[in-house]
Amino acid sequence: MENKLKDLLRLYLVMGSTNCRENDPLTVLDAALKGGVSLFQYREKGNGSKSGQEKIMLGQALMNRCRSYGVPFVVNDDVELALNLGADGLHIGQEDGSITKTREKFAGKLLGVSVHNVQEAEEAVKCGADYLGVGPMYFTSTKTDLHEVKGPDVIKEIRAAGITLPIVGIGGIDKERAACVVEAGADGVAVISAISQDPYPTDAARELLYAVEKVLHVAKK
Ligand code: TZP
Ligand code: MG
Repeated sequence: MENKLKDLLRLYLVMGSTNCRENDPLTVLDAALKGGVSLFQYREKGNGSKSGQEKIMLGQALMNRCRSYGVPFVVNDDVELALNLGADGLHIGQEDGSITKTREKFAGKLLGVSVHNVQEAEEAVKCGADYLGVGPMYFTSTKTDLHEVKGPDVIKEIRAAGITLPIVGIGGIDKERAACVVEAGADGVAVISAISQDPYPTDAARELLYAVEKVLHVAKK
């Protein structure tokens, strides 16, 4: 299971309607899936984000698109939405309540937790997280309430502490920086803008995946 999950984390697209400029999120997702996105997180946040029925409808449509590519669909924060949609999992941060209680609600499903240091990583492992999102790797303006940027070294520290759980790095990652994140011990990269803001999301995804797989020695030409 852990190995399969490590593969799914190679290229993790995180996205909501506010990340897609003038483009329709479904079109962006479809293009990104064609380029090799291996896991998707619906993160509907920020100014002008959808709520209520609109959020549900977009979530449903994005989930259906993921299903047609056999790519798991994870919801950010919103426990109700994830349960109502029948999503494949949930991703929570440090401010999103008890990890243990959330774990119970998502038995048998994916649970990802955002962590920023070894202590938070150890706690998330203890509480039953399936994978860790570690960041921000680099400065990014995509997230407004950004934690201190520590770079890929924090992943090295987490691995040095003996944590073997699947890890994805997040924050300011592009195709040039992806290699450093994986070399530090991540199983893959999570990106928002490097795909959703690129005019060619298929190519952007393909190039990111290639950069990750090159370090993992599994790259296909
Ligand atoms: N968590 C830490 S940084 C970040 C999140 C959700 C934003 C990542 O966005 P981008 O555009 O890939 O830097
Ligand atoms: Mg959160």
